[in-house]
Amino acid sequence: MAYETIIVDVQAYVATITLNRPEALNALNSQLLGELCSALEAADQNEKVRCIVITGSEKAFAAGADISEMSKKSFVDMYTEKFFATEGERFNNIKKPIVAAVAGYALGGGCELAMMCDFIIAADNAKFGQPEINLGVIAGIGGTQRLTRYVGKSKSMDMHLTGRFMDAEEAERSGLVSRVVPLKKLKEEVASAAEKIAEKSLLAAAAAKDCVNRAYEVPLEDGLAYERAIFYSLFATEDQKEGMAAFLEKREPQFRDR
Ligand code: CO8
Repeated sequence: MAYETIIVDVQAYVATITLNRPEALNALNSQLLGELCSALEAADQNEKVRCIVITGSEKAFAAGADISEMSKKSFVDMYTEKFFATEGERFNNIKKPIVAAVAGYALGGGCELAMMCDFIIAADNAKFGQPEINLGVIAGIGGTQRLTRYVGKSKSMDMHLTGRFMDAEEAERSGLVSRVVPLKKLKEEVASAAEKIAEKSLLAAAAAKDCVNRAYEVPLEDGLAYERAIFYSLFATEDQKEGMAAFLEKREPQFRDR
């Protein structure tokens, strides 16, 4: 499929989706989000793909939702169009692991998009922020909820109320990103993480993703019960037999996603 606002590259087992609106620092408009969701769904369906990476440019992962597009909308437009609501649901339905590779600005909807991914690897020039308050609005695709879960109430309030940016070092210290690497090494580091993920059983990877995400949704008791049920269910797979046999036979496992 031909996309205008993103570039999709499938190499070996990894699909890399690059946000590509350089003229607007990859601001997220309806077209970009629609194309992103379609590309994610295609990668999720593509049997060759075992891990997905979302990235931007060296200057910006994404500088937020597109302010020019939003500025003209009324409440009724937002409400009737369900602005960005469907895209959120489509994104959350992706089963394969998604890594965000963030360099430069990840602001507003850009920070929210990065947080929707399964984890974030940041370049040392990354800057995160929820500056919507400067525009007379607030975050609208999960920022108040997800950032608070990532970094806690105090820092989240600070970010949402002052609109200040957090650099990569602070983001790592606060638990927003899993690792920070020099900008020049971002591609290499993300590729190596994605390849590592791609070596695993997709069934186990999807189960891990599902269970970790559930930790944000349900009380601990329910999450523990859910994890246990999923853990037991993996014993119905060939990959569990293969993984454990390979360990005992001191060889590399050959997972077949069965
Ligand atoms: N939307 C549209 N265009 C943008 C955006 C954006 N978010 N960010 C940057 N651009 C454009 C600029 O207008 C500029 O275009 P032009 O060259 O035509 O004037 C171009 O990108 C380059 O930007 P700058 O010249 O401003 O570059 P600087 O390096 O000087 O500054 C900044 C970079 C600091 C990133 C600056 O561009 C900036 O502050 N951008 C806006 C950041 C922001 O406020 N983001 C939040 C947007 S609101 C949001 O994300 C809400 C999400 C929830 C929606 C959910 C709906 C349900």
